[in-house]
Amino acid sequence: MESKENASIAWITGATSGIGKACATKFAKAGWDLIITGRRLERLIDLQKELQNNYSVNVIPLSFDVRNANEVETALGNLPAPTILINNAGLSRGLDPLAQSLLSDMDEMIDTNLKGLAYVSRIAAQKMIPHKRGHILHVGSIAGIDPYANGTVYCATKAGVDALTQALRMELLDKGIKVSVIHPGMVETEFSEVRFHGDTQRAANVYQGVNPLTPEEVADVIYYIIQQPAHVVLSEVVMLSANQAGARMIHRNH
Ligand code: NDP
Ligand code: 8X3
Repeated sequence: MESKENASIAWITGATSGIGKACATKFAKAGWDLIITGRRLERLIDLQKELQNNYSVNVIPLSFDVRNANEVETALGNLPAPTILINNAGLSRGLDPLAQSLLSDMDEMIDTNLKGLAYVSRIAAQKMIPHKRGHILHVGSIAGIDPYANGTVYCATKAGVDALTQALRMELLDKGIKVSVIHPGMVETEFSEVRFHGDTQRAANVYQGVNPLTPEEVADVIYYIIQQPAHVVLSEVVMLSANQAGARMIHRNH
C-alpha cells in the first residue's frame, strides 16, 4: 500500500458479499484506503480492481478464514494500525430447534461469529491502543437482542457480539478508541442462501413482501456512525425495515 499523508485506513471483514462489500464501496467512494477480507479471493480481487479503478484508493485483498486464529494473525499481524475496523464477517446455518441442529452448523456459527470476530477485534485493539485513536464497529443483529425459536445458536452468537462490544467499549474507554455495534434486521444479501445451505428458493421466500433493507442502506448508516465528531459515539444502533418490529414480528405485503 502506498503511504499517503494522513490516509484513513479501514479494515472490512466479510467484504466478498452483502453488507461488507457495500461498506467497501461506500468507504472507497469517500476516499478511504481499504484492507478487504473474506475467504473467496477471486471476489476480493475483482472488488479491489473495481474500487481502485473507480475511486483511486489503495485496496489490499486478504483471503483468510476468521475461524483460524493463526490465519488471522498471519494476515493482519504485520499491518499498520487501522483507523477503523468494520468487523462484519458472519453467518447463520440452519433454522431448526436446537435438538435437531447439526453440530457442524452450531460450531461454524460460534467459531465465525464469536471467536472469529474476537480474534480480529483483538488484533485491531492491540494496534490502535498505542495510537490512542480508532473505532471498532461490530455487525451484530436484531437476533442478538430479540432471540427467536429455531435460531438458538445464531441468536446466542449475536447476543455474544453485543456483550463483547459493551465490555470492549469499557476496556477502551480511556484509550481514545470508540466501540460500536449495529444490529440490522432483515437485509437482502447472500445471508439466507448461506443459512439454508444453498436453497435459493427458500432464501428468496424470507424476503417475500417485506421490502427488506439493502446492504447499501446499512453501509450508509455504518458510514454515518464512523463520521461522528471525535467526542460522539453511536454505541448501539438498531436498524430495521419499516415492515419489521422485532426479529420475528414482520408485516408482509402480499
Ligand atoms: P453475506 O453472506 O452476504 O456475507 C457474509 C460475509 O462474511 C461474506 O463476505 C463471507 O465471505 C464472510 N464470511 C463468512 N464466514 C467467514 C469466515 N469463516 N471467514 C472469513 N469470512 C467469512 O451476508 P451479510 O452481508 O448479510 O452478513 C454480514 C453480517 O451481517 C453477518 O455478521 C451477519 O450475521 C450480519 N447480519 C445480516 C443480516 C441479514 O439479514 N442479512 C441481518 C443482521 C445481521 P467468504 O464466504 O468469502 O469467506
Ligand atoms: C439476520 C437477521 O432475523 O434472520 O441476523 O436473524 S435474522
